[in-house]
Amino acid sequence: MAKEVVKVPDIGSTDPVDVIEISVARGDTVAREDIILILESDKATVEVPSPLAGSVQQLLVAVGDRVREGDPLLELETGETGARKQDSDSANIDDVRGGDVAKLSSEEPDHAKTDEVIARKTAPAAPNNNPTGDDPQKAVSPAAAAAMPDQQAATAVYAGPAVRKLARSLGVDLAAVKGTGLRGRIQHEDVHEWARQRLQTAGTATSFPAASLPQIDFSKYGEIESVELSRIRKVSAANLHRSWITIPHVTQHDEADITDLELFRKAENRRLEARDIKLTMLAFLVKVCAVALRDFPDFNSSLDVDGERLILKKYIHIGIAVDTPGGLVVPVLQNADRKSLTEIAAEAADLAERARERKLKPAEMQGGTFSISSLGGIGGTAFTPVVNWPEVAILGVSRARTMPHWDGNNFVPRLMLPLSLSYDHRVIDGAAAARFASHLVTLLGDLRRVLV
Ligand code: CAO
Repeated sequence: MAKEVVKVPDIGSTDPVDVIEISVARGDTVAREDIILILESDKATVEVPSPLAGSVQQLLVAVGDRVREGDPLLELETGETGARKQDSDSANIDDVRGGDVAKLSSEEPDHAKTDEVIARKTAPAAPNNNPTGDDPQKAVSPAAAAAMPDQQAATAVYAGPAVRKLARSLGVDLAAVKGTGLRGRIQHEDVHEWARQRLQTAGTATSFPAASLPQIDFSKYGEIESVELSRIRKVSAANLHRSWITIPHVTQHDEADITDLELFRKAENRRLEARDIKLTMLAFLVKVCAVALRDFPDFNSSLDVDGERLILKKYIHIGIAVDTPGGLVVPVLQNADRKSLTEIAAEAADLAERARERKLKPAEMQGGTFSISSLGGIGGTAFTPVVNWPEVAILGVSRARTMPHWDGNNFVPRLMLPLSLSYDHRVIDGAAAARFASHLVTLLGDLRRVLV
């Protein structure tokens, strides 16, 4: 019997890394290469295997500690006389590296020993202030898990570090997820599927459970006709539903005084008539939105699916909701910030026309960074547009009306345009949305500001 201190092996960097999981507890017996804990840096997650077989005498770190290469992790009593002795500089490098630093990849390691070793109880790392006591994140082998009492085995978790990281970022308790991989190993898709199902049934946790939808025989109440939904309507229904259930929506309403803009638009249209160009209200909206998106980059972003990063786009591609006989279609006007008003007007008219004729190419409906839904030609005073995921905001526009405006001395008639800005509240704060909407109001109220 000998006592050995297991240290942090070469992890390919001298920077400190976090201990995010401890897979063993005092008294546990570990085989050589059993994973004993998981470290995480800004860039990667790495499983540290035991260099020796033995029994854990003492844990020398706790979850949340920061460690570097060579720091002691735990004390092992080994039965292996003459067992491969750990050297603080080089011991177990091969175990961790597998010949290179591939295991440091944040991708799921394709490594047989990981498959064989891991079956853990609880999933997300929890602070442990008692490193030498029983650790709730105790490791068990798959065989041991099978031998456990049902309740305990039911909580065993068999997943790699990348999947664990994904689960932490989504707030998913891996103990509740059923793995579909080899020997029940939890895959990325299992975590996503679990999260998706939870979102769908989120209402059931409240005192008013979401009812499942029963089939209703409407013909019992009168004559009916069953019409197959168009392909466009089925696709947009699925997209709208996904956005509605996954994005916390808030809509900010505002009004822009477009009296001067409308005078300018009409005058310009008279001038452009000979060239067969019509400046629509939509063209002005695209233009001012492009300027506002440049000034407020968060509105021109997407939230990474892990929920850990915001992807800011350096291009401004604006989707235009078009009402077609087949249903809603959203062609994308690319690089709107680099185009003149007349170019935008001509392109928007062409996209809308081809959308109605079902002549758009798939690429013309992709890559949008922000959308505009204008119902101004139809009517209404305000509405709640649904954010067009993966975008984070959409501008709804209703019908402009002449309204009495108090100028300090008198009521004067002004043409007011209602704006409804829906946004993803995970990315955009209410104050930022109010500023963005107010910026649009300023730009529409005085087009000279577009030049600034
Ligand atoms: N206030 C008052 N009048 C308006 C207006 C507004 N906000 N917007 C447009 N109009 C007027 C136009 O000036 C035009 O009148 P004139 O012919 O006299 O100039 C008339 O209404 C028709 O405009 P339009 O709506 O057809 O044209 P547009 O360029 O303004 O919009 C498009 C084009 C593609 C946005 C529009 O045709 C469309 O399809 N809108 C529906 C979008 C939709 O379905 N949204 C819901 C999606 S779910 O969130």
